[in-house]
Amino acid sequence: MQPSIELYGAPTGNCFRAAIAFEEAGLAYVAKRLNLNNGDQRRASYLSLNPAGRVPTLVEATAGKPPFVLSQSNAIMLYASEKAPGKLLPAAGRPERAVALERLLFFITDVIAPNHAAFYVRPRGQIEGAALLEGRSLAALETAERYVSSGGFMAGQNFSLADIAAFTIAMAVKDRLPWDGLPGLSRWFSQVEARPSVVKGLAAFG
Ligand SMILES: N[C@@H](CCC(=O)N[C@@H](CS)C(=O)NCC(=O)O)C(=O)O
Repeated sequence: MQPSIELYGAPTGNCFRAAIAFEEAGLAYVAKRLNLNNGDQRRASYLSLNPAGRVPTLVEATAGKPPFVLSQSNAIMLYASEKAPGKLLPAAGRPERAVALERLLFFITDVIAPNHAAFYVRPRGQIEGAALLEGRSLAALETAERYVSSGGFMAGQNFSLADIAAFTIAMAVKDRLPWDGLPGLSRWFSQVEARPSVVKGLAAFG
C-alpha cells in the first residue's frame, strides 16, 4: 500500500515551497490548511506533531508503521526531491547537483533568512535593523540576475529546488525589486509564475 501524505500549512512562503516541491515532483499529498490568525498552530493536536507550533509539517502514514513526521520547509522540499529522483535536483554525485544545491542554499541563507529576520525585528521597533536586513536580502536577490541572464533557470537548463526557493521570496518582495534593470530575472519570474506546479502549489492552502 502507498503511504499517504498530509501537508499542514498556511498561505506563507515556507509552506508554498513545500507544496510547490510536491506538485513539481508529481507526488500525491493532501493539504491541510491551518488558520494561523486563529492559533491553529498552537492547538495541542498540532503541537503533538510539531512542538515548535510552526508550519509546514509533513505527516506520512504507512500501514503498520508509526507516522513519519517532518518539519522545516527546506527538509520537506529535499524529501520530495528524494522521492522523485531527477525531477527537482540533478542526480547525486554530479557537479550539476552541487551547483543546484549551491544556489538553493544561497537563496535560503542569503536572501530568505535575512528577510525573515527583518520580519521578526520590525514589529519590535527595530526599524533601522529591519531596513538593513531587508536591504541585504534584496541586494543578494538582485545578484541572482547573473544566474538567469542568458536564459534557463537558477541552476541551468532545468527547473530545480533553487527556483522554488528563489520564486517564493521574489514573489514576497516583488514590489520592491527594480525589475527594469533585471531583464533575466523578469523573464525567469514570469516563466516560473506560469508553471503548473507553481500555480497549484500556491493554491494548496487556499
Ligand atoms: N524554519 C521554519 C520556519 C517555519 C515558520 O516560521 N513558519 C511560520 C509561517 S511562515 C509560522 O508557522 N508562523 C506561525 C507562528 O510562529 O505562530 C521552516 O522553514 O519551516
